[in-house]
Amino acid sequence: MASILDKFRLDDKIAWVTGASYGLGLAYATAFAEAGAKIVFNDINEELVDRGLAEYEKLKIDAYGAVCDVTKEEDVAKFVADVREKFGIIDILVNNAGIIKRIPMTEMTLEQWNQVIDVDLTGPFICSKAVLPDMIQKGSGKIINACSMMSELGRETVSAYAAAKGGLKMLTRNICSEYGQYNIQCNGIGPGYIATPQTAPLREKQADGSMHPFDRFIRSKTPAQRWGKTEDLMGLAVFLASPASDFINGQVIYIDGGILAYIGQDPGNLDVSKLQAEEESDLKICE
Ligand code: NAP
Ligand code: GCO
Repeated sequence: MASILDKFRLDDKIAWVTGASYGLGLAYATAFAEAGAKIVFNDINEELVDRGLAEYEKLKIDAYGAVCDVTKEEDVAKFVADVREKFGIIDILVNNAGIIKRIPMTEMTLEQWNQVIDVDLTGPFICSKAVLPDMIQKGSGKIINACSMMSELGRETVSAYAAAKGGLKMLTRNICSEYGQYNIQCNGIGPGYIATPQTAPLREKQADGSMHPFDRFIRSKTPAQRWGKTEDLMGLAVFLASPASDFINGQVIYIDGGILAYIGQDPGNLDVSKLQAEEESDLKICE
């Protein structure tokens, strides 16, 4: 009898992770490669693609990378056509590329709003639309969307990002609804607060060496009392990309250390010195 672990294998699959030169995208792609997938990725410019290729080479992953702006249909069409010609059709798409602008809504320009919506919501629409026809023809496919705590919660200064991530949750459900009949599963990963360059400004030490107020705040809202590490998300990514999740569709699975389940505690009650000592080195790995 085959092992249940075979259900988590991605052998002979082509996995496309958008914006995967570093951060969570690199972690997802690394996990997929370990499970047997061929990795293809894009990023916004040559410098980032080269940075990503160097990272994958260090990890002994034979990845294909190219410049492709997920907000540009012509870029995406070319990327998918080039991958199809070189390796075959894309089996797994992770809509990971994303940006955030932390600006009070009353001060945010329409251009800034549109930039965030274009990358974080329209980009996943464009990329999903580009891979679905091949998935339909093949009779299988996996689309995984990078959702967020902001798919469920708001906070000051992230109006465009929250609107985009909330919309991405519903796009996830709609792709499930429209294409589930073709054995295509579309689910979301909802990370909590993870230590990557995107959240680095929220963790920077103060001038006097003390913890960033937001760092203390988010630890008081997280039962685990720590930031997530990119490696924390790798298992869920492989699960959602693999046959093990073939009957899960339209779900956003939150991997947040318990944030969404917890009202939080007084930040003043945290043993900051203990927390800082425990994680100084850990978080360095994720930058
Ligand atoms: P990140 O560090 O900002 O990386 C995002 C990647 O996407 C970067 O390489 C970025 O390039 C690229 N990108 C931006 N715009 C693009 C475009 N138009 N076309 C192609 N690539 C583009 O983000 P992350 O922290 O790894 O997070 C990855 C995803 O997870 C994002 O969607 C984010 O919203 C989401 N997420 C993150 C967290 C967290 O705590 N870190 C939590 C929940 C959800 P540049 O370097 O030029 O921007
Ligand atoms: C912020 C953070 C968050 C995280 C993530 C949480 O400014 O609040 O950047 O948005 O990136 O999305 O799940």
